[in-house]
Amino acid sequence: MRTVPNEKKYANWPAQYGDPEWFLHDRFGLFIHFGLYSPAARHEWFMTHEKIHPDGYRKYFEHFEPDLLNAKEWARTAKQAGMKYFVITTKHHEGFALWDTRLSDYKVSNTSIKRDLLREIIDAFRGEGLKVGLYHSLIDWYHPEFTLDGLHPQRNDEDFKEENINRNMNKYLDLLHGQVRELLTDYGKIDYIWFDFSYPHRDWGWSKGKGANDWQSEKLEKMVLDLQPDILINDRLDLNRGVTTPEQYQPNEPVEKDGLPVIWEACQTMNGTWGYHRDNLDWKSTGMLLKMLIDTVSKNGNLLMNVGPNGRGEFDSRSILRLQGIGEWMRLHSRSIYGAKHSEYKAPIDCRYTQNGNRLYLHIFSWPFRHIHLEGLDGKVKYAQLLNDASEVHFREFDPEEVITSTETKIDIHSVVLDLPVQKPDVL
Ligand code: JFZ
Repeated sequence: MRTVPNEKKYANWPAQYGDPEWFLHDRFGLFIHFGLYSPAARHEWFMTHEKIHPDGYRKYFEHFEPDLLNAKEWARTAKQAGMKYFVITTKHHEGFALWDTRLSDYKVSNTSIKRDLLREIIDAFRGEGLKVGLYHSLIDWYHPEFTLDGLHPQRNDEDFKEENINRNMNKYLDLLHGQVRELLTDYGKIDYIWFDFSYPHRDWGWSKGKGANDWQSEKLEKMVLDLQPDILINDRLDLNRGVTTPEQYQPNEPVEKDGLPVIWEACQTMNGTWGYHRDNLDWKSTGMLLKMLIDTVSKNGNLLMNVGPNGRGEFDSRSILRLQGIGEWMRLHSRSIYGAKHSEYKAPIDCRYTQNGNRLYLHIFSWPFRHIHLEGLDGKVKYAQLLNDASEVHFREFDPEEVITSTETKIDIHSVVLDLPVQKPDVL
């Protein structure tokens, strides 16, 4: 564990966790969901949705064959999109290990591919300079000692009660803690660990959801910090600390608690599911995904954007198209993302501000008719330009005396007026 504690700057950041400054600077990461659910191609939860028994699920293990998986290609794609870190599923709820674990046979090196894919992926992303994050599921629907609950692929309620009598969570905990130990010992420096997830407040009548006591979260957290003192941890261990991870929704303003900022990271899908889903056509546009990124940074958050590679181990064309579009935008605009954060100035309607030191970035989500008023900036703007081509934008201070709606009432708007080019730059 670290000897010099971090000073308390963030409400959800305990002194013994790693220094989060790189994370807050980098802002943008790639989430990768890849496992046996990828070839099934219909949602990473299909085991539960379709009530599939672990025995029935084994066919996906037997037919797992990601023959086109090229980790270097994945890493290049992420880097070109402007992502600075990534988080990969080492084990999702299905229980399958994407690395060559010594503690279970249910692992990638026992499939037809016979390789330690996790090692290839970590090496490749590190090689491109991205920070390494590992997603690890606390929940396990495959392990025979994991007590069944309401999220588990269901038999029926009566079977649950009977079966749980013979299940011993402590045996599962040996695997959980043991596998996390392997991951944090055998793969060099790990920058971020993303546990998933706790649900202690859910009550299904016949069974309680699981939380910190079930996972022995305190002990797990201590081991994580002993093995990787600089690591960042998310908040799903049910310990009320670590990176807050709102899922598929955006908070309305910067998140704060007890007068201190909260470190948070939005995780978002491109099409509503995390694992590859062939028939889901609910794709967000590239513009929408970029707006999410900007919106998140304008509220002091990070964005972890997901890709679900397909069963052959490739990012599908729809994901690649979006990542390329994001990359084109990032090439010209990443100055407004890296190291940027919330601005105290109030952005005009349909706009967002991000700020880095004395540079204020105005992101215009819908292009106005030529002029835009920026409140509270009079006397403060030295120079204005478009970011994509550094072309000067004219501005003038707005004189409140100009606006007199009646003889008595003055509208007291102190602002700057930007005169924008007629043509919107064709980058978003
Ligand atoms: C979890 C997983 O179940 C899902 O498959 C995916 O990996 C995602 C990133 O994380 O989903 C959750 C977890 C927690 C909540 C919602 C979905 N939650 O607390 O609201």
